[in-house]
Amino acid sequence: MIIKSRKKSDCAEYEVTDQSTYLNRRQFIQASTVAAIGVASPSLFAKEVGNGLPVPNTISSAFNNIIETPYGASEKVAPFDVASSYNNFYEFGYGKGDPAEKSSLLKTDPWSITVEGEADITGTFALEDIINENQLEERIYRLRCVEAWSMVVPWVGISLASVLQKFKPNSKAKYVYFETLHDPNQMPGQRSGSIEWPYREGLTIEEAMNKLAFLSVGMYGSVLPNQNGAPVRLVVPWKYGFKSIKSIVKIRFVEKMPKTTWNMLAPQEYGFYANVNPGVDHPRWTQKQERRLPGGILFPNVIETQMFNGYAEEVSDLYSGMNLVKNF
Ligand SMILES: Nc1nc2c(c(=O)[nH]1)N[C@H]1C(S)=C(S)[C@@H](COP(=O)(O)O)O[C@H]1N2
Ligand SMILES: [Mo]
Repeated sequence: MIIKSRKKSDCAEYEVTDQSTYLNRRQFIQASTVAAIGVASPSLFAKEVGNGLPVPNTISSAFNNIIETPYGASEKVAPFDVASSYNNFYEFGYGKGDPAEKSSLLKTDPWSITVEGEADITGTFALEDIINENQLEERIYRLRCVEAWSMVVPWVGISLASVLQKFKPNSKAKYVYFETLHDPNQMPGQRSGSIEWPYREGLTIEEAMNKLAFLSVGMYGSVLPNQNGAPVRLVVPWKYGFKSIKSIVKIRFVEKMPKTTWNMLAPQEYGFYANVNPGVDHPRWTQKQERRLPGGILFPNVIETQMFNGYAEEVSDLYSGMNLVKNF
């Protein structure tokens, strides 16, 4: 839907310039040249509508004693229905409603994570052996998507640093690389070749060890809904949402900057760092404002975007002396 002659503050452009525009273009080309082979078939999964309730997981018993934290105590949290129905999770389709509709068959228990690379301890571990269930915290964080919408979510999880330190990364571990599950049987969006699956992300080791970096296993006091990245996803609140990789099955400590999904797809639009920065516009839209959800056409709820999504005090030291226009 394109409505002409709206005020700039109405953010009409956000409805037509999202991350998937690039992919839609590519997919159109593919679909028309290879007669739709490899394009996801939504009808297969359309009947499997999730009930919106979190799927049980072996660590779910730990949700009875979540440690409260001061993070985001003064924030207005988005309703659960919004946070669990307006999602980006391309493994289940490009539409905001696709993840909630098509992820109910994802099997999240048992779940294991393979840890590789530059660390003393490596191997494949059950999720419950990696996440200490007695240390689950609640942290209310702002999530700012690169598409210029945002919401406030109460995550449940554990600091990423506390998990990574257990594997004793060595001095060559300059970056940490993460991978999402790759299983087209469970993830219908992976039957399309537009993205080189699995979804990949990465952080510098210093970013990964920053106290704000969070490994989430839940939200709103319960286990993560599949559409939000069950059973375990990253939450990096000072970076654009695409860095917060979902349904993680691999962690690799590496020496060189890893290749990451959106940077591979469109390097001129999505950088490796992807720090929230109102001073550096996306080539197709401004990053100066954001649409804070929930909101609608009549009340778009547009607010100013803050440097590092408002977390400058905690993270700006990570980037001292770095040119953030070049390293966007
Ligand atoms: N594996 C995977 N992780 C992903 C994505 C994705 O498509 N696949 N989308 C990212 C984007 S663009 C955003 S904005 C957030 C959205 O998280 P939410 O749906 O829990 O709000 O997930 C991120 N993590
Ligand atoms: Mo995003």
